[in-house]
Amino acid sequence: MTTANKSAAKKGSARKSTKRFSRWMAKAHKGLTLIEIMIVIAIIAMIGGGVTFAFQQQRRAQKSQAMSDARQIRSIAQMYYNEHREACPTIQSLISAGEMDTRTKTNDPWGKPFSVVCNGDELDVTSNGPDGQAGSADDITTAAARQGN
Ligand SMILES: [Ca+2]
Repeated sequence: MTTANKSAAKKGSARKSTKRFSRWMAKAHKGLTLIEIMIVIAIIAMIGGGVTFAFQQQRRAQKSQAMSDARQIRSIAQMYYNEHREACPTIQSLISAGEMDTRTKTNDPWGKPFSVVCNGDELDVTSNGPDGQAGSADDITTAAARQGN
């Protein structure tokens, strides 16, 4: 083989590899395939579902905790009210009278204080619920549980 032939063969090989490289580059820059996009969407949906589930579980646990704390306060307040029969007790008056210690939670899980409501001989403890507004659907009260018994 002459030098000119060798050079031509080299050029041909170089052209082939350049073509192969440019084809590979074109494929790489084409973007994502439909399956890749679907996998990404599925992963995002799974993460979103997990976050939503965790949020609902936390909310349910907070409501359960609020009801448990409200029942504990109601029990203390009812005993105090039955003994003293004065004005409707408040959280502050129960603390002042030494009926509630510092371990009793006086605030609901959303940071707002519970309130005591007297209805004749019975009294109930209420929380304004997650929205912090009194009289809305998410309010938590011991009245429903008491009337159910
Ligand atoms: Ca509310």
